[in-house]
Formats: sequence, C-alpha cells, structure tokens
Amino acid sequence: MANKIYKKYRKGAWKSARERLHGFWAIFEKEDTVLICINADPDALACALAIKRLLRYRVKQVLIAHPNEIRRLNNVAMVERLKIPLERLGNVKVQEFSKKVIVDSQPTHLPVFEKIDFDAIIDHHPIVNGGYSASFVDIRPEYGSCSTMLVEYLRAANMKPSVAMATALFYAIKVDTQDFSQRALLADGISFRYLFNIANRNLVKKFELADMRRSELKYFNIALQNLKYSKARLYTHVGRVRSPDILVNIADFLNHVDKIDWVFVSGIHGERLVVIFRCDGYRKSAGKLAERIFGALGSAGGHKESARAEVPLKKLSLGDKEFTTNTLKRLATRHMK
Ligand SMILES: [Mn+2]
Repeated sequence: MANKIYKKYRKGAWKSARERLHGFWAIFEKEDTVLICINADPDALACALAIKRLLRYRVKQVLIAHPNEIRRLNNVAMVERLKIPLERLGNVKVQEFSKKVIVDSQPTHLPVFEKIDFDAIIDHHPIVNGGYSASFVDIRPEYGSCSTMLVEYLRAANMKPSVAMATALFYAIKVDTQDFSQRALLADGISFRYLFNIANRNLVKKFELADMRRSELKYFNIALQNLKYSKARLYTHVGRVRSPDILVNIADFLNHVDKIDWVFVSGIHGERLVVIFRCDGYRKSAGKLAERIFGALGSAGGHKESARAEVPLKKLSLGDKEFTTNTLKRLATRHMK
C-alpha cells in the first residue's frame, strides 16, 4: 500500500496540498529514525520544527542537525528562547538514520550535504541542476519562504502549530521576505496571516532586536566620547572593535538624531579600517560617496542611504599617526562640498 502511494506521488504532480502531504508521509514507516538536515537560519529552523511535528507519532525518532555554527545573535536568540533542539551535523552518525530529509536547502548547496543520500527534499531555492534522486522532492522556487510551504503541509494535516512553532514560522517568513519587501507570493501572505493570531509577536520583536552583546555596549561610550559634529554631520571613530557589526549598530543609532544629514562611523577590525556611512538617501548617495573616498584603496560601496568601506590600514599611509575622528572627518569632507 505504502509503496503504491509512494510511486504515485514521486513524480511530484500533486493536485492539492493534501495529496502532497500524503506523498511526503508515504515515504516513512513507523520504525524509521529521521535526520533533518538544515543550514541553520530562521527559515530552515522553523521548517525543521514543522517537519518534526508532521512526523510525530509516525516515526520512531526525529533529530534536527546543522553543519554551520549559529553566530548571528538574532538566530541565537531564536534558538534559545524557543528551545529548539539541535545537534551539530559533525557529531551525528548520519548512516545510523534510516531516513534523511533536507529542508530550505538542497544537496548541492553544501559539500557536507552532497555526501548524504536524502529521501526527501523540501525547498524554495532555485533548482541548481535538478535531477535529485530523492523519493520525495518538493521544490517551489517562486515561494518567498520555505516556511510558507510547511504551513501548507501543517494545515493540510489539520495540525495547528503551537505558539512556539507559529512564532518560528512567522519570524521565518518575515526574515526571508524582508517584511514582504522581497519576492513573495500571495501564498506567503496567506500563511503569514494564518500565523499572525497564533505567534507571539513580542518574542518576534525580541529576535529582531537582539543584535548586540552586552560586552559591546562599551563601544557606545567610546563612540559618544569621540563624537564630532559639524554642518549637520556626525563623525566618530571607535578604535579597535571585536566585530565590525557594532559599528553598524552605532551608525544606525546616530542616524536616529534629528536634523542630521550624514553619519560616519569608523573602527579598526584586524588590519582593516571599516567605515559605515548613513544619510537620508535623498539627493545624496552614501554608496557613491564611499566609493569616491575609499574606492581606490579598498572595497567601498552600498546603497543611497547606507554604505560601507573596508580599507587595509597600510593603504592609508598614516605613518606613525593614529587614526582619529579628525582623520575620518578630513577624509570624508575632502570629497564633500
Ligand atoms: Mn528560506
């Protein structure tokens, strides 16, 4: 029986979400131990939770594994606050699992995935070179998020997501569609609306906000101490930083100040000077200015309202002079009226 269904569905010609769901279920047996492989980002994490839910009571065991270290603080916040059970793929004996599923990714995306013989692939990325031999393949590249696809599976199965799962799926759709400013289908909107009433949106806000370490607050002190104001422009050099991301946080913070046209924040990371640019993007282009100032020395560019430059320190020919906020100001204004 199971075999018959499996054959019927393996071609991928499903008439409805229900048929697709049954096609997916048909490849599993009660004794199966299932490994779900993800490249851990919010969408993949949410999808893995949803698949785990779909397979509850249908298989013996489900484990979610990821090869990448989760570094992004927003994603760490999501995993910790939702208590998402995860294993590092390197610590898992892949061969001991009777079924392997990959979600929000494809076997060709990572060398570690290429070595695994997957039974099911569910994804929304463009098909790289097709022809996967998995029993069940559901790839819909037009979807804004893979979580939208999984919401369709859950609804077809009449499984209402828990608050935690709904929160994960809701956040995933927000992230992958960049709050619906990126490619998205009506289907993404429908899933989003469905989750809206179930998800904890305060928690979602917390995931979105959590992008700084407590140990990095000291850089704000330095930035404010070194802050220089002139002609509706703010300049500050923060000195050596552990991660250049904090310079972005500081620039975004200073960009909240009223009547400021430009914000310039610099810092040193490794052997490089990193400069973050902010402006209103109206009749100005941060990207172009960054290029004019630093284009010849290193990498520089961005958008109208935000830009970034990274320059090897030795290219700045500072001699034994230290880089300061005044140096930053001089460099910036050299190319401004
Ligand atoms: Mn995705």
